[in-house]
Amino acid sequence: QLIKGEVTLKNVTFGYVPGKTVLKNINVKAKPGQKIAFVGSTGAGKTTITNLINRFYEIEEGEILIDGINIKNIKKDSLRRNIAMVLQDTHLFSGTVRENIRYGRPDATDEEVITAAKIACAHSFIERLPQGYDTVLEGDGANLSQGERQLLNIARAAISKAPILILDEATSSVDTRTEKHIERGMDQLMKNRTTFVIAHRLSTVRNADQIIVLEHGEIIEQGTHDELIKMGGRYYQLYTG
Ligand code: DUT
Ligand code: MG
Repeated sequence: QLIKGEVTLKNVTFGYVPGKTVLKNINVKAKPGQKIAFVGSTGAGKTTITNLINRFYEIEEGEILIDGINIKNIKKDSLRRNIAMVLQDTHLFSGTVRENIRYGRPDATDEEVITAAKIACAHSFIERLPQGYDTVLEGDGANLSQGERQLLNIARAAISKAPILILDEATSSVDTRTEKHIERGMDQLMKNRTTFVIAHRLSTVRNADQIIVLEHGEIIEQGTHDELIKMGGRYYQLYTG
């Protein structure tokens, strides 16, 4: 079992197909509990980095370490248990709302399920469903809105004890009011977890311990919000629009 959640990327270079490099020489060191934000234009490689941390793809050059262990030497089911993620396209299965939330934590009590749903601002809409937490979701949550599906994925991350969290446009389908409402829950979710966050709205990444600016697969700037603003480079441009 991994417990600290230190994540290191060392000289990572990657392409999905031979001859087309998508990430070039990426170096990142996330200390346990830190919040790391990736920003940059569409196609810059943000999601690709998280795909590699998840080991959805194998890297050929460089290495990724979790608590000092090369992820190639970590069993996939152990990785799955230790990395929680909320992505833009949601993953739900046909089963009840309750089963979907406690996926990965089958031991979770009903109370824990409700607490997680409250953190995710999902409790009130779940209660309005015909059978509440026992409502059966059709394939991939077809009877829910896209935003509601994201809230269930957030609840699932909240109930998980994974020390590493990946948020890739985690609230992109949620309306502005709910997004405002869920901010406290997201802070609670990230607390004590090493978090990699990708968000188009830069206000949500402002308080990150490190902001990493990617362009065409390369890190062009790296620092805190204040440092990057002072630098007056690409982040400053993105931030001031
Ligand atoms: N790419 C592929 N195959 C894939 C996924 C992506 O070739 O399965 C390419 C497309 C793009 C580059 O990799 O040129 C980086 O894509 P990524 O999804 O990492 O970009 P992003 O920074 O996450 O962009 P967005 O803000 O649009 O999500
Ligand atoms: Mg992406």
